[in-house]
Amino acid sequence: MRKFFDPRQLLHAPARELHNGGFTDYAEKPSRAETILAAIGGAEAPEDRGEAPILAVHDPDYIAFLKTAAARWADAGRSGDAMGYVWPVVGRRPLRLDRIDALLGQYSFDGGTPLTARTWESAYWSAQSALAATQAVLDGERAAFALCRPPGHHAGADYYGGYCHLNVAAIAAQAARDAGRPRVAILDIDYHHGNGTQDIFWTRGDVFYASLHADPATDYPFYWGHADEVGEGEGRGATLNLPLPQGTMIDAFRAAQAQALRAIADFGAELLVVSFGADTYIGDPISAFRIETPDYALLAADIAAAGLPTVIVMEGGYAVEALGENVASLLSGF
Ligand code: SP5
Ligand code: ZN
Repeated sequence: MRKFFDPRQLLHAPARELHNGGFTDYAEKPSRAETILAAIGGAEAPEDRGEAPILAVHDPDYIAFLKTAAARWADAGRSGDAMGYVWPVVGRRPLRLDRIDALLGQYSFDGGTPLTARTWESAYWSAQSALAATQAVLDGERAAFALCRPPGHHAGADYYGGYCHLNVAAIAAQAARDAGRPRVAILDIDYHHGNGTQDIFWTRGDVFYASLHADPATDYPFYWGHADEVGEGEGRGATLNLPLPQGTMIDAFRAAQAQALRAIADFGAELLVVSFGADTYIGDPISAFRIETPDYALLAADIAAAGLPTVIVMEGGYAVEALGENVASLLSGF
């Protein structure tokens, strides 16, 4: 299988994140990508396909903000990583905001995702890796893997959060649409609900979004991922949420994935993007499912049996000591 990664994806390295009322080490750290690379035997560098495929998903004002946020933070006299601490509760208003603190709140939905001077560069190359894997599949590969880091599924068209800045799964799906594939599906098997991906395609009938995740009643991102969220307008019925209880093991997870794959087949998808998070692993430090390393090969075999050209993009997974083996297990199942 072809695999893609650019070393510039390592540059984003925030020091800390806000969690449970205090600061902890940033869980989405560069060593995640290094351990995956070592376990899968390296990866190809992606070509640079420019900003157009990113702007096909994200708003230009948001992209301009991401590029300049760290500099504006420094200009305001601050040191360290840029972090929001004020959010517009009533909704994002059409104000012309200049203050960096207001911009951070306007363009984010959580306080656990600091921006650094290198964030844009890493996020850009994470998206390029997703685009390279997509192109490989469009060119005829049965499946390809993008070692995306930073991850993407919490990022919306104009906001970041959940360690995500650019929605790499959405960028891949949109690139496939723009290359002429009329119906694309995204299967999200990260532990967390992909609220950004859901939001981006919420009113669209051409991209199906199916997600297995921890119940938002108990887990981040809390506000999204309930079973009654099904899309709206032309997108009604093109979103499928399958929340699962903490403690879920492989049999129940695999059954839920089979349900999602049946829905994707009924939708008539011609290309599949898999948002793969290994934070479903039993040893994950921030999650509570009980998937074990060999189980990922079973999940992958079920996905492969669907027979769709498949782009796999990396999302979460924070048990760094097991992360490489978990990804290698998944890829072996294809
Ligand atoms: C892509 C993805 O899996 N994002 C998950 C974001 C979850 N953020 C909220 C949970 C934060 C837990 N932080 C623990 C830090 C330990 N050092
Ligand atoms: Zn996750």
